Amino acid sequence: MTKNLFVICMFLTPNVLIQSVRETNFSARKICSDLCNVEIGGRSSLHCALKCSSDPNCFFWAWDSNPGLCKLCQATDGTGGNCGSNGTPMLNAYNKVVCANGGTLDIISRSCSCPAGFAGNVCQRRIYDCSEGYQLNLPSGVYKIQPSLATSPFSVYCKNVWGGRMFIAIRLEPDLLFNRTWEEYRNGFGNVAGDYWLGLQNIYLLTNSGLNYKLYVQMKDKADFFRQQIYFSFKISDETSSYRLYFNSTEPNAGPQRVLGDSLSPALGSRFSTYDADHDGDVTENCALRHQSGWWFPSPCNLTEGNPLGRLVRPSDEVWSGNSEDIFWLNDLGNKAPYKVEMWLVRL
Ligand SMILES: [Ca+2]
Repeated sequence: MTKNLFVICMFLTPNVLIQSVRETNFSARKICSDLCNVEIGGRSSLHCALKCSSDPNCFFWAWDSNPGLCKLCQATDGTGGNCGSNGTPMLNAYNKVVCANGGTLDIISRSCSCPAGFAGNVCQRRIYDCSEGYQLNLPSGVYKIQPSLATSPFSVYCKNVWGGRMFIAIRLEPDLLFNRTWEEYRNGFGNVAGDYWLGLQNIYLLTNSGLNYKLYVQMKDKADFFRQQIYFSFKISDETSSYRLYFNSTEPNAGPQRVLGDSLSPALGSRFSTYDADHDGDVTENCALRHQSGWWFPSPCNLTEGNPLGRLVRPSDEVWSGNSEDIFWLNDLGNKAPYKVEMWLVRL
């Protein structure tokens, strides 16, 4: 077995190697193929494996130590000299292609079928984002994703409709409080299976990994009627510049009755602030303290047009009291108080 592990190792990049050694089964399998080149006088199983490695037409190899036969096989077509009289596979062969993380090899297509949430030609990595999960036809749910800039995966809720929605904020119930510290906003809080904030560091990793995203801001009224606004090429800077807000343009989603309106543009280029980390440009006031939330606040605080992470108060008459601590979105909800707020990213 030790030798087999070593043989497999020769073909794999370091990442694949680590996953494979831990999680895949390297045992030989019986195949049935006449598409094998036989080399007489081979030196060892390792030598045979290396031959297969360097031959793009070789996908399985078999080694017979006595009398020293190395078979380099192209496919397992189910016919030919390595089948028994009733078609039984006879040749004890090793796969060149190794699927990591529990992926299974389709010996006809020579490709790996990956478990949900894994991707790559040998299942060697997590999905980059929910849009990739959508492309792979995964069902909605909590997934561990790993954008290319991230050194480890993190969990997110993916709703796999309309290109794959990757939620950065979900507020369906008033229970989860959003007036949190800088550390909590940086790392994320709540429950990814329910209401939560994904975390600024994760949003930074997602929006700086070479993929282009649009941000959706959705608000629902008491009757669950939704309105949406889209921000194109949304991204934020890293923590050294307090996760500054950037986007290229904005427009409402769907028909005129669904228009939420733009209440974020005054904050374009602003740093993120929390009550314990005042990064807004207003030297006379702490905007996050005034609004009891974390957000990208413009300067001065009076220019703030939206406070989507403020208190979710849900007045029965749906009228916003004008309290600066509550959720509001002036354009175009006016003095209406939203009952639910969700924000998600979709690849452009
Ligand atoms: Ca301030």
